[in-house]
Amino acid sequence: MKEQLEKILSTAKQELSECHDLKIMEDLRVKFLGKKGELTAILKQMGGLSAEERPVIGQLANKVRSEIEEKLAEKAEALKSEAAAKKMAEETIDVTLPGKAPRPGRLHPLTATLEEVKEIFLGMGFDIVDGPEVETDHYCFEALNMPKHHPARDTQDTFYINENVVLRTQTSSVQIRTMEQRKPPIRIISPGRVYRSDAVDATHSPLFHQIEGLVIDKGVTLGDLYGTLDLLMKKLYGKDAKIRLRPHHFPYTEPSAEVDLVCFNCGGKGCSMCKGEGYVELLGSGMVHPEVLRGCGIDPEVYSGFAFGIGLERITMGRYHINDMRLLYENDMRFLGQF
Ligand code: 2NL
Repeated sequence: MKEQLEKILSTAKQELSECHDLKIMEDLRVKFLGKKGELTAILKQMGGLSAEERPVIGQLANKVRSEIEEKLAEKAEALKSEAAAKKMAEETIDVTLPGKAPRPGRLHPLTATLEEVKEIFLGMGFDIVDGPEVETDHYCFEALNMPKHHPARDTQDTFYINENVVLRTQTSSVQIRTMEQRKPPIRIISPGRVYRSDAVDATHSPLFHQIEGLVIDKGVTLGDLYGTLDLLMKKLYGKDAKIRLRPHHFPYTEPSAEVDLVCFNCGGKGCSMCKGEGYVELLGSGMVHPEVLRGCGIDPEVYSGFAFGIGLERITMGRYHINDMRLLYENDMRFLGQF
C-alpha cells in the first residue's frame, strides 16, 4: 500500500508537470483526489490493515494528498499567469500605428451651388422667399397669364392633385404670392423644388430645382436684368463669363429673353460641347408682363420689373462639367466624393 501511495504521488507530479491547460488540470484533480479517485480507493482499503500499519499509512496518505493539493495550487497559479501573459501579448495596441481618419461629409453639388447663388443675391440686397410646392391652378398658371387651355401650359404639363390643385411647375407662384403681400420695391429670389410631367433622361427629371428671381421698382429696365445676371454668372463661372440675351416668348414676361452663356469650352467659336453654337442656353427671363403686375395689385404705369427662372441642375452641371442629370440624384458616393 505504501508503494501504491508513492506511485500515486509520483504519477500525479509527473502528469501535472506535463499539463498546460486548466481543464485538464481539473480532470487530474478528479482522477487523483476525487470521490472516485485513486487516493480514495486506497483509503477505502485501510480497514484491512493492522493497528500498527494504519496510522503509518494514514499519515502517508495525508501527506500524499496535501502534496498533490499543493502541486495543483502551484499549477493553477502558473496556468493563470501564463494565460494572463498571453492575453496581454495578444491585446497589445501599437500606439504608433496611424489612426483611422474621420471622413468629413461635404455639400451635395446642388446644395453647394444653391448656397453660392443665395450668397450672391443676398449680397445684392435680395430676400430669399419660400412657398408651397402644392399650389392652386391660380398661382401656378392663371396669375401668370396662362388661363386654362393656354398652349404654354402644355410645355410644362404637371401632376394634378385635382382639377384645381397641382404640383408647382415653377416657383413663380412664390413670386406672385409675394407681390400680393408686399409693396414695391421688391427684390427676391425663390429657390425650391418644382415638378413637370417629364420622362427621366440625361437632361430631364420630373422633379428638379429652380431659382426664380423678381425685382419690382420704379424705372427697372432690361439693362438691370442684364447687369444682375451678368454679375451672377461672373461670380459663378469666373470673371471671363459672358452672357447674351436672345429674344424669346413667355406668357408672363414682355419682352422675354433666353439667357445664353458664351461656351466655356470654345469661348464662342463653336465646338462639340455647344453643338457649334458658341453659346449654351442657361435660363429664361424677361420684363414682368403688365397683366401679371396688375393682377397682383401693382400699377404697371408706375412700376416695372424683371424676372428670371434658373434651373439649379443646369447651372450645377455646367459648373462641374456633369453630363448626366441622373448622377445628381443617385447618391453614389464614388460620384459625389469628387466635388
Ligand atoms: C423658364 C424660365 C422664367 C419667369 C420665369 C416670372 C415670374 C413672375 C412674373 C414673370 Cl411672378 N416671370 N418668372 C420669367 C421668365 C422666365 O422661367 O424657362 N420658364 C419656362
